[in-house]
Amino acid sequence: MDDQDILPRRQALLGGLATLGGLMLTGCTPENPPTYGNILRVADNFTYQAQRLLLPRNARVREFDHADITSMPAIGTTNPGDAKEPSYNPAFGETYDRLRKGGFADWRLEVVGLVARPGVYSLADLKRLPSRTQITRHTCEEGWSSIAQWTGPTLADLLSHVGMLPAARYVNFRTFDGFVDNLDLVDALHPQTILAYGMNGRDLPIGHGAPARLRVETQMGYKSLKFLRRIEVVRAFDDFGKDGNIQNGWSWYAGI
Ligand SMILES: Nc1nc2c(c(=O)[nH]1)N[C@H]1C(S)=C(S)[C@@H](COP(=O)(O)O)O[C@H]1N2
Ligand SMILES: [Mo]
Repeated sequence: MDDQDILPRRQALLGGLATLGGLMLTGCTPENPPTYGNILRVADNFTYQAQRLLLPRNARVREFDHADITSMPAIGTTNPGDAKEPSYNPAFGETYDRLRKGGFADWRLEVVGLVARPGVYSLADLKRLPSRTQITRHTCEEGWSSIAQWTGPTLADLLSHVGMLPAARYVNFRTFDGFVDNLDLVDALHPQTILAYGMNGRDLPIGHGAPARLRVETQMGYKSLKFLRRIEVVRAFDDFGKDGNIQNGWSWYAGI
């Protein structure tokens, strides 16, 4: 099946979300998200179960042509090194400022946890991995969307480079503005989940998450963390308490 076949299929399947109730009655056992049981997160159960039931693993989101690229605002944190920004995190802000002034030559992405070869990756190291370029739509929960081109290694390639161990179930991400979030392995290993260091054919701009950001094309824009600092491969799901999505009123799973 090539991409052309997959696209309408994914859309048709998502369009059929309304039939989920029927499916559950007919005896399919839905998978539960790791937030299952948290009363605040009932919506996660519905969207997660729906997507995991209805979509074939690795169903791709639509990719666009160059002519479809639009302008894209930089929102949320636009410079973690700027003490005037609301999410300024002194613990990492000063470091980010120094790294930015050095053109990110000294930036290192830590990859630790349940991996055979934990390590640190420079931008040059990331650029040595095979890369993927994709033109995709970013959808923000605030109600806007944009189309841009993103380039970088797939997270799957990075995880195989460090030798993810069989016990691994979640991948946690930490950023220079103090954000923390995670993905399960379905989204972490999705063929369009990449660590983008390029945007629209250039280096990723500061406002869009330099030197490298996540692109999680299967979920809403807020899952695509900018300004990556550290990746942790773990066995147990963590909601990160007051720092995580749940406490802040956002769904952990935001499939689109
Ligand atoms: N580290 C970090 N990542 C982040 C954010 C942020 O403020 N900090 N905002 C999120 C939200 S809500 C959106 S819509 C996108 C915005 O990406 P952009 O600034 O490239 O448009 O980044 C997401 N990732
Ligand atoms: Mo957003």
